[in-house]
Amino acid sequence: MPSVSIKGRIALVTGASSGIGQATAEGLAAEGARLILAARRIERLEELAARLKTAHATPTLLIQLDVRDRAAVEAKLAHLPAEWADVDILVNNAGLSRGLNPLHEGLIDDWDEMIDTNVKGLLYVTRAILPGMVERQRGHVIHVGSVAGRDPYAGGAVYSGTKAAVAIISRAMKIDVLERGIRVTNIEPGLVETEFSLVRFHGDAERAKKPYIGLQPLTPEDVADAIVWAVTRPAHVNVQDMLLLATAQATATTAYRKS
Ligand code: NDP
Ligand code: 8X3
Repeated sequence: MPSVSIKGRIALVTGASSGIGQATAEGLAAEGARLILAARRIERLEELAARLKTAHATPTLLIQLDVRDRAAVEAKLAHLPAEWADVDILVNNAGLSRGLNPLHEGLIDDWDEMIDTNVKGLLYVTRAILPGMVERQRGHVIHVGSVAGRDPYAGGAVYSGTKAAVAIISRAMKIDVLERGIRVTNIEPGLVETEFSLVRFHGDAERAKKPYIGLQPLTPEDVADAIVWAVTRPAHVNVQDMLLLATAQATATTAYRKS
C-alpha cells in the first residue's frame, strides 16, 4: 500500500528529548512534518531542533513541559500559537518506569510518578489537543504503550498497570472519536535500548545494562519506523494496536539470551 504524505503536517511529540520520542521526531521530520517538541529537558530539544533544521529544514516549536503539571499542559498546549494550533499527529510518548520492587515493598513516590506521567499526563495532553482534531474532523493520536501492558512481570505491577491503562484508554478513545475520522493507535514495544532502564534504576548504569545483555533489543528507530508507518497509511486505515518485539523476545518475560 503506498504511503500518504505528511509533508507540512503538524506533529506534537511528547518526550522528544530522548529515546523513542527523539527518534520519532527524526522520523516524522524526514517525512516533512512540522514538529512541536515537548519535554522537560529543553536543552536536549534545542539540540534536536538544530539537527532537524540542518537535515530537513524542519520548522519546530519547542515546549518545556512536565506532562504531570496539569495547569502547565493546559496553558502551553491548549492555547498554541495560531500557526501551530492545528495539530494533526499527537504522539503520546512521554513516560517512564521506576523501580522493580515487589508491590509489598514498592516505593509510593515511584508509583505516583509512573501513574502521574504515563496515565494522567497522557490524558492531560490528550485533553488539550484532541478537541481541535474533533473540530477539524481529522487527526491521529499515537500512544506509546508497552508489552508490559499485556504481560505483567515481577516487580512491574504499577508500570504494567499504567500501560494496560494506556491500552484501554486508546481503544476507548477510538470509540469516542469514531464518527470524527480520527485515528488512534497504540504501539506496544518490548525491550528498546534507550535511557528507560537508567531512569527505572535511578541512574544505576550497571543495573540498567542488564536487560539488554545477550540479545539484540529494538532500537528507538525501530519503534519510530512503526509510528511513521502507521501515520502514513491512507486515511481509511487505522493501525489500532501494534506489538513490536525484538526477534529474541516473545513476551515481556520470555527472551532468548546467548550467554
Ligand atoms: P527515555 O527515558 O529514553 O525517554 C523518555 C522520555 O519521556 C524523555 O524524553 C523524557 O523527557 C520524557 N518524560 C518523562 N517524564 C516526563 C514528564 N513528566 N514530562 C515530560 N516528559 C517526560 O525512554 P524511552 O524512549 O524508552 O520511553 C519512551 C516511552 O516508551 C515511554 O512511555 C516508555 O514507557 C515506553 N516504552 C519504552 C520501552 C523500552 O524498553 N525502552 C518499551 C516499551 C515502551 P524529559 O526527561 O526531558 O522530560
Ligand atoms: C518497557 C518494556 O518489558 O521493560 O515498557 O517493561 S519492559
